[in-house]
Order: sequence, then C-alpha cells, then structure tokens
Amino acid sequence: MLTLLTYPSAFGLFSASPFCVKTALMLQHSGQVWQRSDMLDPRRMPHQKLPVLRTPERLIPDSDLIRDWLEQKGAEFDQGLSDVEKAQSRALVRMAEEHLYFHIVLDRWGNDEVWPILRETFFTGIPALIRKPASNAIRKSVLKGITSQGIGRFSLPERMDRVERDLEAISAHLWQSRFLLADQPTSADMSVGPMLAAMRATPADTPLTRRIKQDNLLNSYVDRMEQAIPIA
Ligand SMILES: N[C@@H](CCC(=O)N[C@@H](CS)C(=O)NCC(=O)O)C(=O)O
Repeated sequence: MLTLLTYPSAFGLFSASPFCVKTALMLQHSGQVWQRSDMLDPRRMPHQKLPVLRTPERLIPDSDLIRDWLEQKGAEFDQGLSDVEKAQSRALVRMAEEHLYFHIVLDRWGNDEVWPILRETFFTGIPALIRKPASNAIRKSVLKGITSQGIGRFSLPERMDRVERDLEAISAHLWQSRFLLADQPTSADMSVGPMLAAMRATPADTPLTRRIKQDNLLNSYVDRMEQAIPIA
C-alpha cells in the first residue's frame, strides 16, 4: 500500500503543511489505496522536507513529483480542461506554492503570539528541557530563510498588498465557477484550497486569518474544497 509521510494534523487541518494536504487530496482523488504515517522530523527524507510518498519501490519527495507519479499510474487531475485552462492552472499553483505559502510561514513563525503554540505542536519530539533553546534556533533559521526568499523584507502593509493581489486573482476565478477552473476540483484547487485553509487556520487573529475569514467567497470555497474530497 502507498504511505504518505506527512506532518501530523494540526489547527483542525489534515496537516499543518499545505503541501501534505495537497498530496493527500491528490491521493484520495486518484483512487489509490493509501495510508498516512505522521512524522515531525524530515531530516532523513530525500529533500529533508515533507510530504514524501512511500511506494513499494521507492520514496518520492515533493508534491509535484508525487503528482507526476500518480499521473503515470493513470490519475487525471485536470480532466476536461483546455490547454489554456491547464496553463492557468499551472500559474495558480505556482502563485500559491511559491508566493502565498511564504506569507503563511511568516504569519506563523514570525508571530510571537503563535510561536508558543507552534513550539508545542511541532517540537514535541524534542525533550522538554531543551525544547525552548532548540526550537528557538530552528525558528531563527526559518525566519532567516524568509528574509533570503524576500518576503521577510517587506513591511506588513506591503505584504498584505501582495497577498491581496493574489487573492483577487483567485476570486476572479471563483466568480466564474464553483472551483477555480471547473465545477469540480482540479489540480489548481488541490494547491490553492489547502493554502487558503492554512492561511485561515493559523491559531491567532492575524491580518491574514481575518482576510480569509471575512471573505464569504474565499471562506466558503475553503469549506467547499474540504467537503469535496474528504481526507480526515
Ligand atoms: N516543493 C515542496 C515543498 C514542501 C515543503 O516546503 N515542506 C515544508 C513543510 S510545509 C517542510 O517540510 N519544511 C521542512 C524544512 O524546510 O526543513 C513540495 O511541493 O512538496
């Protein structure tokens, strides 16, 4: 059987990681028989990240490589979409995964109110005595990564403006159909849906969580997506 190596469920989500949720949605949609196996420390994994899919032959890192593998096995995530819609889908996926994602990371890891909750969610594997200093060092390195990536260099109003433009692009699609590119979920929804769900689920009242919760269109889309492909 296939095993999805994933971060555990947190904040009311299948996993704190939107990439793990995406992969669970793809697995479920593909009709494959699969199970989850939770882990907190990905350092032994091929990319030192999760998700990873364990198949009978090998470990496959990265949600996009897992998607390729599932498609080689016959999964069709974008059935009925035209070539242009598939191109739009690719752009939406990249926008969610290579831009919106980093705002979520900063909203979680850079927020002093959220940090104690993260520490007790993600670092329970570290003995309590050294948990604070060890997790503080990891926090510092994550925030350094966000500065290198670039998002960490913007002011909060600048960040919110960048997010707003992406949310407007997502909303423009959702005014047209129940899901981003069709009336049923396609691959774009499996990336964008979990990203917005993660944004909404950060365990604090932040400009990002408020932005999703107060937007009927986006909020109901996240709910609709969770109901369309149940993975709990
Ligand atoms: N491109 C990867 C991204 C996966 C990813 O960023 N995973 C994060 C959690 S959301 C991770 O495992 N981070 C651990 C680390 O960077 O040390 C994918 O699509 O699977």
